[in-house]
Amino acid sequence: MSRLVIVSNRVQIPTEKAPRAGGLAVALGSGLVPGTLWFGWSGKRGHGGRTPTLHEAQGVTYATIDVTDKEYHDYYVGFSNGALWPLLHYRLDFLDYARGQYAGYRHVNAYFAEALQPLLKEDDLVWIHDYQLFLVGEALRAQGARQRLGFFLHIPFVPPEILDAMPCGRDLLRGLCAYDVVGFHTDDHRHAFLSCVQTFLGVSPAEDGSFVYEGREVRTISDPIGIDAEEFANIAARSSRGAEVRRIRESLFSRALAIGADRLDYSKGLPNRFRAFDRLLDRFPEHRGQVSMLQVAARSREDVDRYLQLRRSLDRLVGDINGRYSEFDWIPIRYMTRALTRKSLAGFYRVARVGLVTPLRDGMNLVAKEYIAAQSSADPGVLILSRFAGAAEELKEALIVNPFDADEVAEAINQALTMELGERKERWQALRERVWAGTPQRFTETFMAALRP
Ligand code: ADQ
Repeated sequence: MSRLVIVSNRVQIPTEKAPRAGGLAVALGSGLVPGTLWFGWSGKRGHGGRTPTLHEAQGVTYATIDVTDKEYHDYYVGFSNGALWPLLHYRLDFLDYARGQYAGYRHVNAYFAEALQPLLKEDDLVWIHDYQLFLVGEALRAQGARQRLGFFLHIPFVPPEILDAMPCGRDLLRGLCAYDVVGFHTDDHRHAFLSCVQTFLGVSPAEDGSFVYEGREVRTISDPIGIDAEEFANIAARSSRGAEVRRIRESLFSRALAIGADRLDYSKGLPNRFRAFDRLLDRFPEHRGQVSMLQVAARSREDVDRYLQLRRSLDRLVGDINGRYSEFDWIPIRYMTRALTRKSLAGFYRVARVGLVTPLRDGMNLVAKEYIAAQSSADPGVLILSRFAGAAEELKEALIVNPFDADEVAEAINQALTMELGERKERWQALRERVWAGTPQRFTETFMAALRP
């Protein structure tokens, strides 16, 4: 059997203790089989480390490399998170492109390929992940790699009119054609990619989404990522008997809880979510003093200016809403800007009557699936889900909302808070089936099946 080689920007070594909020690490970490090689950046910046450092854990080999300060600023802070991330989340107003940073991105992608190449065996299946590494496949091919190479994008892809704004958009598209298989969470993202390929590279994809570019066949697939729902449900059930959940229950005095958990990122629509909660309290005053919102926003990418600006504006917004509605014994929004452990998060989801997952754009959004997995069958909560999250393609029985419409979201929260137990159970049962079916193993196997020769 061929060996699986995973390549991602950050490698999640199981010995790392601190809780980390990030979908890719969580999802890939639980789908790993012994024998796999996982290659990527160590998270360290320095001069050394040009040859990979190897770690072994539970039969998996982790190979990590360091990057220099300048490389980090150009490829990661600059091009990946300052240009690609906003572009692929439809935020052209935040697109911050600089040629020098793109050169740095190309350079680091080539460096990843150079450092990986000596570790590869002839029949390895190489699976490269996400937008920081679009061009690793092309660089591997330039070095003569003949292995099957696959790429998976964890965030949305955009239609041609949006990609056109990126000065190196065509370059990136050509780079993606070096892969044998390119995967997306949803058909929407895949079709957007195919539409770009058609518009900018002049190729006509076949009915099944494959196409030939410069003599190479490229297949495209939709492969929605999932979670280990059974494990998450067990964590939630255990956690609900623990001290932290007892404390949160006591602090609520039988009031309802609505929960949001996200990286502190502008794609997650946190200002819109807070404004919707404001609308709820304004338009449905019967909920004042009866419901609290807990927003756990894990600080993220703090060396990108936009993220600091977002944090400051959220501080102000929460202060404003709480100032207007708080009573001496109740505040509407409890707001934390740090990561919780998975155990606490799972327990808190289970306590919450409403799960608020309202990104403005999201590749998939695993919080939506975790919230469903954490509910008790006897008294399940209600998921409110943005139609612009990839998860909305699967989780149709959630209350699907347009996060740009504060009134619509406020109405959905009101509907969730007043929903009869029978309807809550019905919706949750249907969602449960979908979430349980999409395991990380299924995600990996589907991709591997497409990648195998
Ligand atoms: P992310 O943008 O990081 O992932 P998401 O899919 O929601 O988004 O995953 C976040 C993960 O971090 C979840 O497992 C969640 O529990 C955890 N998390 C979030 N906030 C937390 C907090 N405050 N404390 C602790 N843990 C927290 C990217 C894409 C997504 C895609 C994933 C996987 O943007 O669209 O679903 O990759 O492909």
